[in-house]
Amino acid sequence: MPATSSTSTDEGPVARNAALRLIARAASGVIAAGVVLGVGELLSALTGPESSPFFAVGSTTVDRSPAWAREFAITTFGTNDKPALFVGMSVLITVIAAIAGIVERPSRPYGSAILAGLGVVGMYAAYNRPGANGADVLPTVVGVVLGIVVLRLLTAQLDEPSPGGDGGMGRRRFLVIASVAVAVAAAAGVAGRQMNQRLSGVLESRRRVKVPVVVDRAAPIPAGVDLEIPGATSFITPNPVFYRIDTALQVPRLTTEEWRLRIHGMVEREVTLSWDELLLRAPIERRITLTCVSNEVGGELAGNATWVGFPIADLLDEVEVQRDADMLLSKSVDGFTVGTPIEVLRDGRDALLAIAMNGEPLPLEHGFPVRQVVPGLYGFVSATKWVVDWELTRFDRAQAYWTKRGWGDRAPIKTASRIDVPAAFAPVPEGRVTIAGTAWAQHRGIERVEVRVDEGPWQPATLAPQYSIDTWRQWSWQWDAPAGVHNVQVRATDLDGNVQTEERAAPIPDGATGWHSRTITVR
Ligand SMILES: Nc1nc2c(c(=O)[nH]1)N[C@H]1C(S)=C(S)[C@@H](COP(=O)(O)O)O[C@H]1N2
Ligand SMILES: [Mo]
Repeated sequence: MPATSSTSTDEGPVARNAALRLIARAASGVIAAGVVLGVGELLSALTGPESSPFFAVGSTTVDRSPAWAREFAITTFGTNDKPALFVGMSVLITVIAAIAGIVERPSRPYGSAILAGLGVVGMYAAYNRPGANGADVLPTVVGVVLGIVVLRLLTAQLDEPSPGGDGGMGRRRFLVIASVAVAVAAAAGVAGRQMNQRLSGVLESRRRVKVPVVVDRAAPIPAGVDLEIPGATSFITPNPVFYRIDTALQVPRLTTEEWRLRIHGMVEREVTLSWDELLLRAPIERRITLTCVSNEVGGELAGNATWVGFPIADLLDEVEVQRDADMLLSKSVDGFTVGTPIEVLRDGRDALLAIAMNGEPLPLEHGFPVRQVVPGLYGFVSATKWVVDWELTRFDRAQAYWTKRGWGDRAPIKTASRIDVPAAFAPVPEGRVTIAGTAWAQHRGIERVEVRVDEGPWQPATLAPQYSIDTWRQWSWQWDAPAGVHNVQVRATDLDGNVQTEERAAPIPDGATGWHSRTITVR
């Protein structure tokens, strides 16, 4: 047939075009999978290394593989068993992704469905890692969504009917999108990897820390200090729910091995302490309630923990602070600064350079490996986390981070009280109702808490025993509640006799004031 000979001369370029197209489709899938993994890796720097889709699947494979498979891997690959696993996973993912690319069409998104399926595997793995939570699926979800977008964009270029029949425009656009996607995936993957390795190193360092055995322990918590009223704040705040306030966009990552505290400025003897050198000293254990100056009346920015640390006053004695110095300017590894009156640090209170919180090394967000805790001062003038530098100086020479931004330079914690129960907007039945909450006036102590309803006479609340003047104190009050909408107010008096003021003040510059009140509907 004459036709045969004519088509056979065209077969070369047509077949080459078809082959190129197939390769481009396969490449689209592989690039899209690269975007999923790269973006996932980068985002896992925020949610934790275990939430990286690639490593979550890898770890899950290791954990779930039967003993014989693990033995086989170890006998076959020896110490290279992990790289072998990663190579195996990469090959498998590449093959699946190439298939996804080949079958994807704008009107039949089968490839997208395959990517989504891989995403479900990644999400499942990330969600089931030990200690994982809902946020750990986010890197995979965002990665898969972006991967599907890239896959659809790329395949759309391949299927675009090309004017002039040469496919020039579509091809050029395909190459541009492909190169951008490859560059973004690679950059995200490398950056994410580096951040994750840093974080893994710090988590490893934290795991190695043993909270020292403390001779000078915190007094045990007597019965009744925690009234254990359902819905009310517990006396000790567990680490996972302890409020967190700082300027760090990314939690500073510092190992104990890297940590140093340089003490300099107006001192007779400059020193730089390493972690091991710090731990040569005798730590003490204390329970201290921290409060943020930004806490609004009735707010939640306060927490009480058991801290282990080294008395700051002893360290200041070691370096011999000059007489005219009046400020300890402490700096964290990310450059944040705090100015604390030396007088307060040396007046006998338990100002600590803390290394442990509620029985564990400091959580990363709360300052690992070393932070300050000073009873009685708001956090912004006392509680430097990730602290690495102490300069002894003067208030008329130096200004700390928040003071430069209009906040005060000395900020003792103001006497405050808060209603915890009944919860806001929760109607209560007529009759006996328990009103309860907490009150604090750190380093002065709480003497009295009073409650009043609808601006009637103040009634004394029942106080829990006072644990220490450095901790908050729980209170409760029984109310014979008549039906209707009522307003309940609370006020505290500290042991210096200061009655909490009714006058409303904003948090800036040195702490909010005013009485906390709650509207309660009684049915
Ligand atoms: N490095 C550093 N330390 C910091 C801060 C900060 O922004 N950076 N914020 C301070 C403030 S304002 C408060 S209230 C406490 C809060 O400590 P927490 O996050 O452990 O509760 O940390 C203090 N230490
Ligand atoms: Mo704060």
